[in-house]
Formats: sequence, C-alpha cells, structure tokens
Amino acid sequence: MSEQEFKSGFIALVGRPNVGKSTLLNKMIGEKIAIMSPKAQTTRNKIQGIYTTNEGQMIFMDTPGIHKPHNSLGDFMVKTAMSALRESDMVWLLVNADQERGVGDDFIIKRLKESNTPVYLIINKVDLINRAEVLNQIADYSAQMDFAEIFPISALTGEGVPELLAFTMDHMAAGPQYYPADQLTDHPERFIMSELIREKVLELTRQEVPHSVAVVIDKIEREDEQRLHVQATIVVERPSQKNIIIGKRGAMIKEIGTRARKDIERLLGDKIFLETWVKVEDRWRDKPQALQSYGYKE
Ligand code: GDP
Ligand code: K
Ligand code: MG
Repeated sequence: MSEQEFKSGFIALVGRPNVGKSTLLNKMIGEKIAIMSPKAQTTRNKIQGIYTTNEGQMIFMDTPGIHKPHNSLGDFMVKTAMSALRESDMVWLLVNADQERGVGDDFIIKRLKESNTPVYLIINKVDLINRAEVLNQIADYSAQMDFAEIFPISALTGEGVPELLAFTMDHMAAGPQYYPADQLTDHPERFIMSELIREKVLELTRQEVPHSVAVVIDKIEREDEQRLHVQATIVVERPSQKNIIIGKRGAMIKEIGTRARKDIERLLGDKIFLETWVKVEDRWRDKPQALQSYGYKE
C-alpha cells in the first residue's frame, strides 16, 4: 500500500463585496485573519489564509472584490483581484443566496470566463432561504457559465463547509507544503494590526467616516519582555472626520484603541501598548503616492 501524495493549491476567493468571503475564511481557518464588516470593501489587500491537514494545504487569497473601479483605489483593487486570479489553481466564486444575480456578479462571471481556472460556485447564506430558492439560484447561475462544481453553504453557521473543504482537497493536484502547518497567514503582523484598528474605526463611527480611512503602523518596539509598543496613525481625508474619530474629549479614539488592542493581543499573544494618532490628508485615495505609502502597492 503506497502513501497518498501531499496535495496543495492556491484558491482565489472572489465575489462582490459582502457575499461573505471573509466570514468563510474565518470559519475555515478559525482565527480572525480576514477582516469582517457589514460595510462593502473592507478587505482591500490580498490576504492569504492557509488551511493545512495531513492530506494537503489550501492557500486562500481573499480578494477585495472584482467590480467596476471608481477611483485610483478602485483600480488598485481590481488589479489585485485579477492578479490573484492568475496566480490561483482554482477559483471559489461566492454569491449571495438571498439576492438575485446582479450586475456585480455578471461582471465577475464575465472575467472568470476569460480565464481557464476551474471555478466552483458557492452559494452562500443558505441559512436565509429555503430549498426551492436554492434550486432556483443553482439553475440561474448554471445558465451563465459552466461551473466545475456547485456548493450551497452558510459561512455563518458552517453548513456545507466541511463538504466543500473535503471535495476541494480531493480534487487538488499533488504539490508541496508551501507553509508550516501552524501558519495561518503570510502577512506581517503590521498588516494585521492596521486592519484591526481600521475595522474598529469603521465599526464605531458607522456612516460618519466612510472608506476614506487608512491606518499606518509607524512603529513596533519591544518595550519589555511582556509588552510591545505600537504607534499607529489613522489617516482621514477631512478635518471633520478627524474630529469624529477623536470624539468628545478623546472618548472615541480611546474606545477605538481599547477594542483594537484587545483584538491584537488576542491574535498575536503579546501584550501591547497602543498609541494612536489621527492625521488629515486630503483626497489620499486619488494620489498614487499616498496609496503606496499606506501599503497599497502592486
Ligand atoms: P466579504 O465582503 O465578502 O468579505 O463579506 P463579509 O465576510 O465581510 O460578510 C458580509 C456580511 O454578510 C457580514 O455581516 C456577515 O456576517 C454576513 N454573512 C456572511 N456569511 C453569511 C451567511 O452564511 N449567512 C448570513 N446570514 N450572513 C452572512
Ligand atoms: K466586507
Ligand atoms: Mg471581506
């Protein structure tokens, strides 16, 4: 009896904003790696989640969502998503079970048809609809393109996720173990910290501070054996947004810092002292140079 060869592959997670890509990654990987938010376009950089078993390793690229660009940041996001596609062995296309196929889905399907990568259709959020509606969705999407496989799942409850993982593992090609088994993401701590802080800003300020916010980690220093000193700058486009983030007598910025610190400590297993600053930089999203210095490099 011969031993099974180890399998591995790169999987691009694509789908319009809010279909549940980050939720699915978190469900599979079991850690808060991709950032979740009910707002669109929270995940702007390519994040790799890594799922390893005795059989093989799946490396996920969480894409920022392929959609029609509106500004330099939009262009950047589409480019990132398309390059994730080219580098992948397989695509998981996520769609919303509880919504009709829309122009956003069609735009992505058109792009996917142009590449030779096999595509699994993942109908997510089936906890929100009944069986007949699931069948309707399958029929509608199947008429648009030839999917290698179709999986109705709920990233939230986990329904259908083990089946999806098992099937994918079965159909991956033999390949090396690219990352150690205990590695969940190949992104530096800096990126995770900035995303967690940004998530808290969006969470706490709701509609008042839109996506025109970036977080830069200026400094990470070991203070003593137990503690890291982290300095972060929150960059906004208008003075009014700066005021909102600072809040009455600094109450908002304090709350953002407290919540972010807890999440970062939980994730990195290190105690941190987090210092946050707020800076106004007009229209940074339209300045290629600003985009670069805030980490949105190609
Ligand atoms: P992304 O933009 O594709 O990464 O989407 P997110 O993972 O950030 O999810 C967007 C929203 O949909 C969040 O409020 C999630 O809680 C919600 N969501 C994700 N998956 C499911 C699901 O299976 N069922 C339900 N009911 N909600 C979900
Ligand atoms: K989101
Ligand atoms: Mg996301």
